[in-house]
Amino acid sequence: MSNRIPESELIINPDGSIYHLNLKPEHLASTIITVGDPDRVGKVSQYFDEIEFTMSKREFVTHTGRFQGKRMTVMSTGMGTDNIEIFMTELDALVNVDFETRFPKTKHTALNIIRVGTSGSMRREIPTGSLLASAYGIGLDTLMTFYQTTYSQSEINLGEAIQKLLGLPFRPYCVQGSQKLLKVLGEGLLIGNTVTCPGFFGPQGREVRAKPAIPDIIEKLGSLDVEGFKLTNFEMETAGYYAMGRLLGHEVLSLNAIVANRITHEFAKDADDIVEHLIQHTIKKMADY
Ligand code: R1P
Ligand code: URA
Repeated sequence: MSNRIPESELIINPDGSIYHLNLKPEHLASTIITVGDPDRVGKVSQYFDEIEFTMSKREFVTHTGRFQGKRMTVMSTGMGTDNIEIFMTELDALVNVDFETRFPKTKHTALNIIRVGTSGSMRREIPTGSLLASAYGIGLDTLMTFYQTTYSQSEINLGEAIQKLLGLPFRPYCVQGSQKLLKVLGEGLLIGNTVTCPGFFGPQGREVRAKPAIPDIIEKLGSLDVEGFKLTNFEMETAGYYAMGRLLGHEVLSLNAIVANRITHEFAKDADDIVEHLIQHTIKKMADY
């Protein structure tokens, strides 16, 4: 039998809400759309038939309501996999821990979690304006060093190939996203493999004033071909979502609005419209799911 989770480990606020997200279990739908930017939450919920609940704490803004009759929650996470670790752990606790007894529930609830985020392309043939679903996330951050995780042999092989290519002192973690959600949400989108970086500038090979340690990271990652497996785009959360989703038993898919092309050096003039297309694609597909 699992142990009671102490007050210091799972922190519940005096009003019964969870520490960082400030939510109670009844505030969550089982379909959760996530965005990085808190201002993007309203850009999703503007399409809801009704909004039943709103909350805002730190970078975590939540709106729960219905779209075409389907109950959905949209939440912002801020940037980076460290936020995703807090976000996923507290989201999971809201459905899989009994807040009265502090014991994990015996019946597991799996959530459908869909990231709607922006991203930069590392391939000439994937221009700005593309919408891309991530089959795999590849984490160049060290979050998963701190969790006991299992990977398939092919995920380990990919991680080793990327470690060698970049000369990193640790093995990047490669994790497959939800195949169930990919089948539904990937329809009409490009399918790619997303590199999750622990930063926007140096870790993605951008030089403003400080010099990146791997200045040719785009060319190196772009050259990877492991039995046809190629990398397509950069962002900052996908691999963290996929790894935490696997650990906690949730269906997670990351969708990317490509706003930058790192080969042609373009940044989309219509980035908001590209994100808008992705939002509409996502809520329409999930309304019928
Ligand atoms: C960087 O500009 C941010 O944009 C991308 C990156 O992952 C990072 O969070 O995603 P969002 O647009 O969802 O924030
Ligand atoms: N988000 C990123 O992390 N990188 C980009 O190039 C664009 C959006």
